[in-house]
Amino acid sequence: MKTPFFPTPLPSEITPEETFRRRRQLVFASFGLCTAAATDLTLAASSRGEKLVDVRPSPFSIDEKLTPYESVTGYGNFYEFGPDKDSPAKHAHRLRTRPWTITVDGEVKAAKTFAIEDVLKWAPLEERIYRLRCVEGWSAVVPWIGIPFAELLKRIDITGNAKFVEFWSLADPEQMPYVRVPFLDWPYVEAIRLDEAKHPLTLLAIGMYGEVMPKQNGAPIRLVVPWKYGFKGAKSIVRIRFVEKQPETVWTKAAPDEYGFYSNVNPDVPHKRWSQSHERRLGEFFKRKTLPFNGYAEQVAGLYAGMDLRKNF
Ligand SMILES: Nc1nc2c(c(=O)[nH]1)N[C@H]1C(S)=C(S)[C@@H](COP(=O)(O)O)O[C@H]1N2
Ligand SMILES: [Mo]
Repeated sequence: MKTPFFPTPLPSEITPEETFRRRRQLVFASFGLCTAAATDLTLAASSRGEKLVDVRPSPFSIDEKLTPYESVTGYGNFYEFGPDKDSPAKHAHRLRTRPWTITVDGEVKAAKTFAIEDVLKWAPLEERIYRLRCVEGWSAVVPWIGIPFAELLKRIDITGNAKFVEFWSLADPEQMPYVRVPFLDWPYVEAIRLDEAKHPLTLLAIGMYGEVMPKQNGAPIRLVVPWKYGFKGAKSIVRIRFVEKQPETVWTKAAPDEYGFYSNVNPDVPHKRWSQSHERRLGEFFKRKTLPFNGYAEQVAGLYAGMDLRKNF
């Protein structure tokens, strides 16, 4: 599906968080009637979630300054809740995360449906401090808490045909108002290769900053593949499907010339409409250089040996 309207980052969208907040306050201040909305948002952003216990540190964590919690929860993309960077923080409270199940099907010997409570018991939970690089040019350092994807494979028998894995986000118009607006071909489905999914860095994240996952960041469970652009990390997953052929994804359907299937972070391959050479950490002013594979080249470059990464962007 080709779309006349879909989200593109304006340069103004990648200003530091502080500027963004101040600007928003000014906007609210100039419309007295909106003060209540501004207060709601502040409350939503400042009420913290339930603490997660028995979380162990991981050798995969990077040693970089964490992006403030307020930035990671207050600025982001979750288009099911609206097109703006603060739409998720404003509207994701409508998401109901219990009861919640995840169906695993496709190229499996027997499909299974897991209750989220059971998935949480697949622990050991690990804290993984990873870089997150949005394709739009902003980035963050986030202390995710999650379960390696490989833990799922211990609990399901896949067939010999399974080569790719799809991650389906919930698409319920009652909870997610923008699912009624067809600027993306809902549900939000992203996919990676099976060997990428099995890579030890690939995480099913159920929390961040020591707490259960905030709704705007993809509660109760979302994917994190740190060497790929952020959009590969589908939020609020309800279905995981193993498939034989490389599938279409929500973004390859929206704009195949702009979003490739692989979408590995690559400073040398510009997006069709902007450079990918630099990024701005949320909350910081100066840009920094984007690293190949988002800094994870040593661990993951081998997955792509012999592939032309300009063609397979
Ligand atoms: N279901 C769903 N998942 C999604 C998105 C979305 O709009 N819907 N946005 C993606 C994009 S573009 C990015 S950059 C990351 C942002 O994750 P964060 O909000 O936790 O930083 O979520 C990704 N996962
Ligand atoms: Mo993104």
